[in-house]
Amino acid sequence: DFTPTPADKFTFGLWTVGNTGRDPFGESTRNALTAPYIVQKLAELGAYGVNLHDNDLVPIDATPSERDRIVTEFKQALSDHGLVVPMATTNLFTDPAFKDGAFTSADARVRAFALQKTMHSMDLGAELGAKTYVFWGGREGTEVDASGKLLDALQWYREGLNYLAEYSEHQGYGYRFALEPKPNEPRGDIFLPTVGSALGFIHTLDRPELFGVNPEFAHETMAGLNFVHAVAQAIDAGKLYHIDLNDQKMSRFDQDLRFGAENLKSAFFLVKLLEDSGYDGPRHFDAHALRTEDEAGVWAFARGCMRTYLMLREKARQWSEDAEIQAALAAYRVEDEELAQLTAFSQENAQALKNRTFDRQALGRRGPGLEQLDQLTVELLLGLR
Ligand code: GLT
Ligand code: MN
Ligand code: MN
Ligand code: MN
Repeated sequence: DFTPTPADKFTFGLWTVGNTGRDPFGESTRNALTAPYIVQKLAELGAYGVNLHDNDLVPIDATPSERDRIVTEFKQALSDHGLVVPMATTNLFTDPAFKDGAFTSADARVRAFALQKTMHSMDLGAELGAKTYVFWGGREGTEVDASGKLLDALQWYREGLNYLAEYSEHQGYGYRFALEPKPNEPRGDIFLPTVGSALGFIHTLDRPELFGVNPEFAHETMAGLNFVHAVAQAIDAGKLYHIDLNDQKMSRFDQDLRFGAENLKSAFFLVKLLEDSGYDGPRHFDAHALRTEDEAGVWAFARGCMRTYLMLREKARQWSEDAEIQAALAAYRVEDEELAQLTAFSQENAQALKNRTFDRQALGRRGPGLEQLDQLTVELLLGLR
């Protein structure tokens, strides 16, 4: 069956199953769940871990003793139920102080406060055992570029991330940092809007080896991009440090739908890519139950995310063992030993390649068989093979 176990490394954020259904037009439709209760329920469902923002657990105005009591209770629940906290992050978007950005605010006091808040949150994450630290720059952006700060904002962003990487190393936390891109929402335009932008920016940091990406299905899809391609590029760069799984219709507000709820075929190729690549990090669901749902619907949502992943993993296994699919795949690729030599660069090979004759018309006539390969995939996904 498709019942998850901790070995599958499924994680949820406290903010995901804890989502109460509030949206810009309406109030909560569900009661808040306490963190220890979420830990217990996720463990019962077979999850591996739970991730959090500082303020998902500790309210922003908690006193030090309140903080300690909350953290102690949470750690007790984690050890009672055998859940881990692989990833932590900072809420730099809810408080009005961050309304025009945190690390990229034009107000130096806000930037310093963002550093202070993040260091405290990194301390909390380290105390809970987190090894991955996510930066989702929800408020890092603009609505109006009359702000005139585009180049400064990138420099401030860089200085903030460099500072926090130094802090982590100094404290011996050993964090790997994962930048999470998103094109818009809540800002009109968010800085570093796509996986490609984040990968480019990382190479301008002082310690690029400490930074990777946390791509989210919904976010690349909102940008009209192919999420599976984005993840492949992150893997190729050695930068897939974490991943946010969910689903999304293109050109909509951020929906954070149950994994596989909308783009089942893309979800299949994503699972196949992750499994084939040897990615061994957490499979984190950054999604929430529909606003229509009660608490039972929340757990149906969480179970559904994990079951769909496992079913697609099984389909990926079938795909790689299906003789007809493998034959079509083998026929799709054409290798040529003589050309393999000529395309290894040397002066002579280059000269020989320039002199070589190609049957251009024949190359253009060849049908690679992708229609059949894709149809076989669809039939496999529909359970009819
Ligand atoms: C927020 C956002 C997510 C990010 C989280 C990390 S919080 O819910 O929409 O995509 O991953 O800060
Ligand atoms: Mn999202
Ligand atoms: Mn989100
Ligand atoms: Mn996310």
